[in-house]
Amino acid sequence: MSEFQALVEAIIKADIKTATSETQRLLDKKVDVQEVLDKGLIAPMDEVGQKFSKGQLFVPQMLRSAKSMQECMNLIKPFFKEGNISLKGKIVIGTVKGDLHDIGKNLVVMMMEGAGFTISDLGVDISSEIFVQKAKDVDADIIAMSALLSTTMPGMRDTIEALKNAGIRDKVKVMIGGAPVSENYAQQIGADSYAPDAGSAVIAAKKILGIS
Ligand code: B1M
Repeated sequence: MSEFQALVEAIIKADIKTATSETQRLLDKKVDVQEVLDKGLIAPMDEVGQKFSKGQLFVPQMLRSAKSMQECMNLIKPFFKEGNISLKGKIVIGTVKGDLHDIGKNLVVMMMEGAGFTISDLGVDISSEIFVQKAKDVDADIIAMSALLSTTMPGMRDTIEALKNAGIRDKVKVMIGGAPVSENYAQQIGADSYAPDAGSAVIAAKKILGIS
Protein backbone atom coordinates (compact mmCIF):
# COMPACT_ATOMS: atom_id res chain seq x y z
CA MET A 1 0.00 0.00 0.00
CA SER A 2 1.29 3.47 -0.89
CA GLU A 3 2.48 5.71 1.91
CA PHE A 4 -0.12 8.25 0.76
CA GLN A 5 -3.10 5.86 0.50
CA ALA A 6 -4.74 6.86 3.81
CA LEU A 7 -4.41 10.56 2.97
CA VAL A 8 -5.74 10.06 -0.55
CA GLU A 9 -8.78 8.19 0.77
CA ALA A 10 -9.39 10.79 3.48
CA ILE A 11 -9.43 13.63 0.93
CA ILE A 12 -11.81 11.75 -1.37
CA LYS A 13 -14.09 10.87 1.56
CA ALA A 14 -13.71 14.42 2.95
CA ASP A 15 -12.60 13.09 6.35
CA ILE A 16 -10.88 16.25 7.62
CA LYS A 17 -9.63 14.71 10.88
CA THR A 18 -7.87 11.79 9.21
CA ALA A 19 -6.62 13.95 6.35
CA THR A 20 -4.92 16.46 8.66
CA SER A 21 -3.50 13.81 11.01
CA GLU A 22 -2.14 11.86 8.02
CA THR A 23 -0.57 15.01 6.56
CA GLN A 24 1.04 15.78 9.91
CA ARG A 25 2.25 12.18 10.23
CA LEU A 26 3.93 12.38 6.81
CA LEU A 27 5.51 15.76 7.63
CA ASP A 28 6.77 14.42 10.99
CA LYS A 29 8.29 11.46 9.13
CA LYS A 30 10.08 14.02 6.91
CA VAL A 31 8.47 12.64 3.76
CA ASP A 32 9.27 14.94 0.83
CA VAL A 33 6.77 17.82 1.01
CA GLN A 34 6.46 18.04 -2.77
CA GLU A 35 5.39 14.37 -2.76
CA VAL A 36 2.88 14.94 0.04
CA LEU A 37 1.39 17.75 -2.05
CA ASP A 38 1.47 15.96 -5.41
CA LYS A 39 0.58 12.40 -4.40
CA GLY A 40 -1.34 12.94 -1.18
CA LEU A 41 -3.37 16.08 -1.90
CA ILE A 42 -3.37 17.11 -5.57
CA ALA A 43 -3.91 13.57 -6.93
CA PRO A 44 -7.10 12.91 -4.91
CA MET A 45 -8.42 16.43 -5.62
CA ASP A 46 -7.86 15.76 -9.33
CA GLU A 47 -9.96 12.64 -8.89
CA VAL A 48 -12.65 14.57 -7.01
CA GLY A 49 -12.66 17.21 -9.78
CA GLN A 50 -13.04 14.57 -12.49
CA LYS A 51 -15.89 12.86 -10.62
CA PHE A 52 -17.58 16.24 -10.16
CA SER A 53 -17.24 17.01 -13.89
CA LYS A 54 -18.82 13.64 -14.72
CA GLY A 55 -21.71 14.25 -12.31
CA GLN A 56 -20.58 11.44 -9.98
CA LEU A 57 -20.07 13.89 -7.09
CA PHE A 58 -22.12 16.92 -6.12
CA VAL A 59 -21.28 20.42 -4.87
CA PRO A 60 -21.52 19.70 -1.10
CA GLN A 61 -19.24 16.65 -1.37
CA MET A 62 -16.75 18.54 -3.47
CA LEU A 63 -16.78 21.48 -1.05
CA ARG A 64 -16.05 19.12 1.85
CA SER A 65 -13.15 17.48 -0.01
CA ALA A 66 -11.82 20.92 -0.94
CA LYS A 67 -12.11 22.02 2.69
CA SER A 68 -10.21 18.91 3.85
CA MET A 69 -7.52 19.63 1.30
CA GLN A 70 -7.30 23.26 2.40
CA GLU A 71 -6.82 22.27 6.04
CA CYS A 72 -3.94 20.01 4.95
CA MET A 73 -2.53 22.78 2.76
CA ASN A 74 -2.42 25.00 5.86
CA LEU A 75 -0.07 22.46 7.47
CA ILE A 76 2.12 22.41 4.36
CA LYS A 77 2.08 26.16 3.64
CA PRO A 78 5.10 27.05 5.83
CA PHE A 79 7.23 24.94 3.47
CA PHE A 80 6.16 27.03 0.46
CA LYS A 81 7.95 30.00 1.94
CA GLU A 82 11.17 28.06 2.28
CA GLY A 83 11.05 27.41 -1.46
CA ASN A 84 10.96 23.67 -0.91
CA ILE A 85 8.10 22.98 -3.22
CA SER A 86 7.12 24.31 -6.59
CA LEU A 87 3.72 25.72 -7.43
CA LYS A 88 2.22 25.58 -10.86
CA GLY A 89 1.51 29.16 -11.86
CA LYS A 90 -0.07 32.42 -10.69
CA ILE A 91 -3.77 32.97 -11.23
CA VAL A 92 -5.71 36.16 -10.56
CA ILE A 93 -9.38 35.30 -10.18
CA GLY A 94 -12.59 37.19 -9.51
CA THR A 95 -16.26 37.59 -10.37
CA VAL A 96 -16.75 40.37 -12.93
CA LYS A 97 -18.04 43.88 -12.31
CA GLY A 98 -21.67 44.16 -11.18
CA ASP A 99 -21.85 40.47 -10.26
CA LEU A 100 -22.00 39.27 -6.66
CA HIS A 101 -22.22 35.52 -7.23
CA ASP A 102 -19.20 33.76 -5.79
CA ILE A 103 -20.10 30.20 -4.83
CA GLY A 104 -18.93 28.73 -8.14
CA LYS A 105 -15.88 31.00 -8.26
CA ASN A 106 -14.92 29.88 -4.75
CA LEU A 107 -15.14 26.25 -5.84
CA VAL A 108 -12.82 27.03 -8.73
CA VAL A 109 -10.40 28.72 -6.28
CA MET A 110 -10.36 25.69 -4.02
CA MET A 111 -9.73 23.31 -6.89
CA MET A 112 -7.00 25.54 -8.31
CA GLU A 113 -5.29 25.79 -4.92
CA GLY A 114 -5.59 22.04 -4.58
CA ALA A 115 -3.88 21.65 -7.93
CA GLY A 116 -0.91 23.73 -6.74
CA PHE A 117 -1.60 27.09 -8.37
CA THR A 118 -0.92 30.32 -6.47
CA ILE A 119 -4.21 32.20 -6.33
CA SER A 120 -4.96 35.89 -5.89
CA ASP A 121 -8.69 35.90 -5.24
CA LEU A 122 -10.05 39.41 -5.80
CA GLY A 123 -13.60 38.50 -4.74
CA VAL A 124 -16.73 39.79 -6.46
CA ASP A 125 -17.72 42.89 -8.48
CA ILE A 126 -14.26 43.28 -10.00
CA SER A 127 -13.67 45.87 -12.69
CA SER A 128 -11.40 45.31 -15.68
CA GLU A 129 -8.99 47.91 -14.27
CA ILE A 130 -8.60 45.97 -11.02
CA PHE A 131 -8.08 42.66 -12.84
CA VAL A 132 -5.36 44.23 -14.97
CA GLN A 133 -3.65 46.04 -12.08
CA LYS A 134 -3.52 42.87 -9.98
CA ALA A 135 -2.21 40.85 -12.91
CA LYS A 136 0.61 43.37 -13.25
CA ASP A 137 1.28 43.45 -9.50
CA VAL A 138 1.68 39.69 -9.12
CA ASP A 139 3.01 39.00 -12.62
CA ALA A 140 0.07 36.66 -13.24
CA ASP A 141 0.07 33.79 -15.72
CA ILE A 142 -3.71 33.68 -15.95
CA ILE A 143 -6.66 35.98 -15.32
CA ALA A 144 -9.69 33.81 -14.50
CA MET A 145 -13.12 35.44 -14.59
CA SER A 146 -16.48 34.19 -13.41
CA ALA A 147 -19.92 35.59 -14.33
CA LEU A 148 -23.35 34.30 -13.37
CA LEU A 149 -25.46 37.03 -14.95
CA SER A 150 -25.89 37.47 -18.68
CA THR A 151 -25.82 41.22 -18.03
CA THR A 152 -22.33 41.09 -16.46
CA MET A 153 -20.65 38.81 -19.02
CA PRO A 154 -19.46 41.81 -21.12
CA GLY A 155 -17.10 42.59 -18.23
CA MET A 156 -15.01 39.69 -19.51
CA ARG A 157 -14.61 41.29 -22.93
CA ASP A 158 -13.80 44.63 -21.25
CA THR A 159 -11.00 42.99 -19.26
CA ILE A 160 -9.48 41.47 -22.40
CA GLU A 161 -9.61 44.92 -24.03
CA ALA A 162 -8.01 46.45 -20.92
CA LEU A 163 -5.22 43.86 -21.07
CA LYS A 164 -4.59 44.82 -24.70
CA ASN A 165 -4.59 48.52 -23.82
CA ALA A 166 -2.12 47.87 -21.01
CA GLY A 167 0.15 46.05 -23.50
CA ILE A 168 0.17 42.76 -21.55
CA ARG A 169 -2.38 40.63 -23.43
CA ASP A 170 0.39 38.42 -24.82
CA LYS A 171 1.79 37.79 -21.34
CA VAL A 172 -1.43 36.80 -19.55
CA LYS A 173 -3.79 33.99 -20.53
CA VAL A 174 -7.49 34.54 -19.97
CA MET A 175 -9.95 31.90 -18.87
CA ILE A 176 -13.65 32.33 -18.24
CA GLY A 177 -16.55 30.40 -16.74
CA GLY A 178 -19.93 30.62 -15.08
CA ALA A 179 -23.40 29.32 -15.88
CA PRO A 180 -24.31 31.71 -18.76
CA VAL A 181 -20.82 31.57 -20.30
CA SER A 182 -19.96 29.17 -23.12
CA GLU A 183 -17.10 27.99 -25.29
CA ASN A 184 -18.66 29.96 -28.11
CA TYR A 185 -18.66 33.14 -26.04
CA ALA A 186 -15.02 32.56 -25.09
CA GLN A 187 -14.12 32.41 -28.78
CA GLN A 188 -16.19 35.49 -29.57
CA ILE A 189 -14.38 37.65 -27.03
CA GLY A 190 -10.93 36.18 -27.64
CA ALA A 191 -10.47 34.39 -24.29
CA ASP A 192 -7.88 31.61 -24.25
CA SER A 193 -10.03 29.10 -22.47
CA TYR A 194 -13.49 28.28 -21.11
CA ALA A 195 -14.32 25.73 -18.44
CA PRO A 196 -17.84 24.55 -17.59
CA ASP A 197 -17.07 23.55 -13.99
CA ALA A 198 -14.46 23.72 -11.26
CA GLY A 199 -12.87 20.37 -12.08
CA SER A 200 -12.49 21.25 -15.75
CA ALA A 201 -11.11 24.67 -14.79
CA VAL A 202 -8.00 23.02 -13.35
CA ILE A 203 -7.50 20.92 -16.48
CA ALA A 204 -8.02 24.00 -18.67
CA ALA A 205 -5.55 26.10 -16.66
CA LYS A 206 -2.88 23.41 -16.91
CA LYS A 207 -3.53 23.09 -20.63
CA ILE A 208 -3.15 26.77 -21.45
CA LEU A 209 0.08 26.93 -19.43
CA GLY A 210 1.39 23.74 -21.05
CA ILE A 211 1.59 21.86 -17.73
CA SER A 212 0.76 18.15 -17.58
CO1 B1M B 1 -28.61 34.92 -8.42
N1 B1M B 1 -29.13 34.57 -10.26
N2 B1M B 1 -29.13 36.81 -8.63
N3 B1M B 1 -28.17 35.07 -6.55
N4 B1M B 1 -28.51 33.05 -8.39
C1 B1M B 1 -28.86 33.23 -10.78
C2 B1M B 1 -27.49 33.13 -11.39
C3 B1M B 1 -30.04 33.08 -11.84
C4 B1M B 1 -29.72 32.06 -12.94
C5 B1M B 1 -31.35 32.72 -11.09
C6 B1M B 1 -32.52 32.63 -12.05
O1 B1M B 1 -33.08 33.62 -12.43
N5 B1M B 1 -32.90 31.43 -12.43
C7 B1M B 1 -30.19 34.55 -12.34
C8 B1M B 1 -29.32 34.95 -13.52
C9 B1M B 1 -30.05 35.01 -14.84
C10 B1M B 1 -29.10 35.40 -15.91
O2 B1M B 1 -28.66 36.50 -15.99
N6 B1M B 1 -28.69 34.41 -16.73
C11 B1M B 1 -29.86 35.31 -11.09
C12 B1M B 1 -30.27 36.65 -10.81
C13 B1M B 1 -31.16 37.27 -11.85
C14 B1M B 1 -29.90 37.34 -9.66
C15 B1M B 1 -30.29 38.75 -9.24
C16 B1M B 1 -30.30 39.80 -10.36
C17 B1M B 1 -31.64 38.63 -8.54
C18 B1M B 1 -32.27 39.96 -8.17
O3 B1M B 1 -31.77 40.62 -7.30
N7 B1M B 1 -33.31 40.29 -8.89
C19 B1M B 1 -29.22 39.10 -8.17
C20 B1M B 1 -27.99 39.76 -8.78
C21 B1M B 1 -27.01 40.20 -7.75
C22 B1M B 1 -25.72 40.57 -8.39
O4 B1M B 1 -24.89 39.68 -8.63
N8 B1M B 1 -25.53 41.85 -8.67
C23 B1M B 1 -28.89 37.73 -7.67
C24 B1M B 1 -28.44 37.49 -6.37
C25 B1M B 1 -28.14 36.25 -5.86
C26 B1M B 1 -27.75 36.01 -4.40
C27 B1M B 1 -26.89 37.10 -3.81
C28 B1M B 1 -29.03 35.88 -3.62
C29 B1M B 1 -27.10 34.58 -4.49
C30 B1M B 1 -25.57 34.63 -4.66
C31 B1M B 1 -24.84 34.29 -3.38
C32 B1M B 1 -23.37 34.10 -3.64
O5 B1M B 1 -22.92 33.68 -4.70
N9 B1M B 1 -22.61 34.40 -2.61
C33 B1M B 1 -27.69 34.04 -5.78
C34 B1M B 1 -27.72 32.67 -6.12
C35 B1M B 1 -27.26 31.70 -5.05
C36 B1M B 1 -28.15 32.21 -7.39
C37 B1M B 1 -28.38 30.76 -7.85
C38 B1M B 1 -29.65 30.28 -7.15
C39 B1M B 1 -27.27 29.77 -7.58
C40 B1M B 1 -25.89 30.17 -8.14
C41 B1M B 1 -24.87 29.22 -7.58
O6 B1M B 1 -24.18 29.53 -6.63
N10 B1M B 1 -24.80 27.98 -8.15
C42 B1M B 1 -28.56 30.96 -9.41
C43 B1M B 1 -29.61 30.02 -9.99
C44 B1M B 1 -29.01 28.67 -10.31
O7 B1M B 1 -27.91 28.59 -10.80
N11 B1M B 1 -29.76 27.66 -10.07
C45 B1M B 1 -28.78 32.42 -9.54
C46 B1M B 1 -23.92 26.92 -7.64
C47 B1M B 1 -22.51 27.11 -8.22
C48 B1M B 1 -21.61 25.96 -7.72
O8 B1M B 1 -22.61 27.01 -9.62
O9 B1M B 1 -22.00 29.42 -9.92
O10 B1M B 1 -22.69 28.00 -11.91
P1 B1M B 1 -22.02 28.13 -10.60
O11 B1M B 1 -20.50 27.71 -10.77
C49 B1M B 1 -20.11 26.53 -11.44
C50 B1M B 1 -19.84 26.74 -12.93
O12 B1M B 1 -20.60 27.76 -13.51
C51 B1M B 1 -18.37 26.94 -13.01
O13 B1M B 1 -17.84 26.17 -11.94
C52 B1M B 1 -18.75 26.20 -10.86
C53 B1M B 1 -18.67 24.86 -10.19
O14 B1M B 1 -18.87 23.83 -11.08
N12 B1M B 1 -17.76 28.26 -12.91
C54 B1M B 1 -16.54 28.48 -13.47
C55 B1M B 1 -18.14 29.36 -12.28
N13 B1M B 1 -17.22 30.31 -12.42
C56 B1M B 1 -16.22 29.81 -13.15
C57 B1M B 1 -15.01 30.34 -13.58
C58 B1M B 1 -14.17 29.54 -14.35
C59 B1M B 1 -14.51 28.24 -14.66
C60 B1M B 1 -15.69 27.69 -14.23
O15 B1M B 1 -13.00 29.95 -14.82
C61 B1M B 1 -12.56 31.22 -14.53
